[in-house]
Amino acid sequence: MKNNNYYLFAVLILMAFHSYAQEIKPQYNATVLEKRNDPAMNRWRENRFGQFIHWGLYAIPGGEWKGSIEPMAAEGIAHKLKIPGEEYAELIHKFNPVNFDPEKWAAMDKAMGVKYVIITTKHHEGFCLWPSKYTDYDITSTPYQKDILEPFVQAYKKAGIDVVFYYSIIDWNHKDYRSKIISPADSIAFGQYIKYAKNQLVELLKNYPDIKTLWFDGQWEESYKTNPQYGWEIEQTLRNFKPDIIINNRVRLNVAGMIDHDSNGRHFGDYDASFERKLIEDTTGLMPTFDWEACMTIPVNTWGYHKDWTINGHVKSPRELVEMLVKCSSMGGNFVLNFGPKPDGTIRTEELERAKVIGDWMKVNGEAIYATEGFPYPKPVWGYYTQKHISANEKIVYLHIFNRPATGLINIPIQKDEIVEATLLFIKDKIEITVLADGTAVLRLPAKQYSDIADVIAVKLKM
Ligand code: H79
Repeated sequence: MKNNNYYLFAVLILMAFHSYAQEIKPQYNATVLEKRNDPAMNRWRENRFGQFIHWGLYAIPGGEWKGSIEPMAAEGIAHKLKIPGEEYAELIHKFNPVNFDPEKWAAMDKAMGVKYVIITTKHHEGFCLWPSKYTDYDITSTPYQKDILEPFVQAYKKAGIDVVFYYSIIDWNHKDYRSKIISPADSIAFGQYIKYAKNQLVELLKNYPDIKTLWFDGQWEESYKTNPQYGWEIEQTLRNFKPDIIINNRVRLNVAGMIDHDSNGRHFGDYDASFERKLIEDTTGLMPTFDWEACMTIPVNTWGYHKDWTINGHVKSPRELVEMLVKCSSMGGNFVLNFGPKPDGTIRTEELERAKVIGDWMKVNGEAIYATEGFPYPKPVWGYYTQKHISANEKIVYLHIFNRPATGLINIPIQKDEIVEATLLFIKDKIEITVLADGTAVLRLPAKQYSDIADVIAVKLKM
């Protein structure tokens, strides 16, 4: 017996050192080597506009803990204010969203014009919105008790909106999670945590088969950075389980711990989701060759519900948000707007107001967003272009006019001969077109501006 124990001990130590000192191999490179063109990915791309929902225990303090205000990132309050784990975990006994009505959320989102929604199944705090068989730190331990995800998925499915699951690699509650690995014991523990994460992810895909996309986060901590095999393993497991799954790039790191691409310069995952609270840089006419998505907060920086989100500075107007959406479309990317529901399950008024204004604009102009491509020209001063191919030799170029020129005239880099007609989407009126000496078209805008945000003109071309 004693000998057996010694043996077991020696094996454990060897295993620990094996993974602790594990050689990092270039095989942990990107697994998807070309831009995907299958139905699932095409649908993701055509969706163009998404809604992010950050919801968890952090909604309860809403940026305030025992009189201290955390001005930024209400969802990170545990970490920022160094709240002891056991104290923070008590929040689980207060999570009781009696007014949670996913049908209402889905109706709001449908009216806003989003085609997909990303919900935080588990944020860095570790709390799980679904009944997980791998932890008690989940919805079943709250006074509410009922699964949040199932009715959420069903309500959005009914509304025709795709559901994406967000899952953070970081876990401030799990006993085996490590942000750094400084001993063989840490290495063993972190390996155990990765098993837990893998189990949960497979559990999510199994229990909610409608989920087509996973949105990872929190891959930047030292422990994960120095073990790129873990991200590779997680990705393989999920792709084996569901071959057409779409996975963002934030599950992976390259051998040097870099986030964006592997050691051959290839993007990880199926799309680049590293544009957080920022848009892709204006490439003055060069389209990105990869799929990408930007996610954005309405205030400066809080994703979870914050009681006073004006505290961290400027709160974006509906016009600014629509402009960001249009800018992303014009550069061939998706735009995701974040809401942080209140602890009782209702949506704050400022978010509802923005949903309404954005939705009214989308109702008229959505065709200039959905299923469009970017337009490979430098950004014009008056706004943005998007375009859509409608047949082998016909396309529509959309002009999103955010800054109407005083002259009311817009010269576009398109030959007048190629234009079939130009229509103002708001009133479906035809636009007068003249021509310059070089053959390019000049459009005369109507005397009046119809939208407070941007009027859009659809220019139909036959090539
Ligand atoms: O869930 C929201 C935030 O709580 C979470 N991500 C969004 C979607 C987040 N947690 N911590 N942070 C954001 C701050 C860390 C930001 C950075 Fe990075 C990580 C800077 C560089 C690595 C992510 C990847 C943002 C830019 C690149």
